[in-house]
Amino acid sequence: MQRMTLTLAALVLASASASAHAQVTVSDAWVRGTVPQQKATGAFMHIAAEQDVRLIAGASPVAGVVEIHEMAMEGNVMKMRELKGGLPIAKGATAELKPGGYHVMLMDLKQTLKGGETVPVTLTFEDAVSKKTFTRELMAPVKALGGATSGPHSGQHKH
Ligand SMILES: [Cu+2]
Repeated sequence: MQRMTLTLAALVLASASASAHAQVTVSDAWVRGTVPQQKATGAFMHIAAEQDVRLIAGASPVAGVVEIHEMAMEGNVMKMRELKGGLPIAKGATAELKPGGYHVMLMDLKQTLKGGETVPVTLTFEDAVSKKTFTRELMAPVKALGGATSGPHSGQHKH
């Protein structure tokens, strides 16, 4: 009976660690502030992966649509586009989501995002090996940088 209990405990531990999915660490998350009427902005962060994963989707209560985007040259023009297959992050690597590069696009915004606010974002990852998905919740502070329709004072408008 004692032996049976130990085996069960081991099984429970094994399944707990398999479902815990502590394979990614998200840090330095922030969202670019918006101006009234602006319908989209980007969320940026560092994602460190302990095994091969793929960032495949996102969600946020402030956005109707969330996509994973990349910036890419199309001819001489820098354009952003959705990464249809998600963003692969290799084991041991850290993906940098930053302005001008990969980003989580918050679209169909339901409100203006002001500096000092915090935006909840849920990221969905897929384990590249098991194909299982798991999510990470984060609270990303809003940095007011003048938004996309930046006026002449944006850049130097510091508090
Ligand atoms: Cu974008």
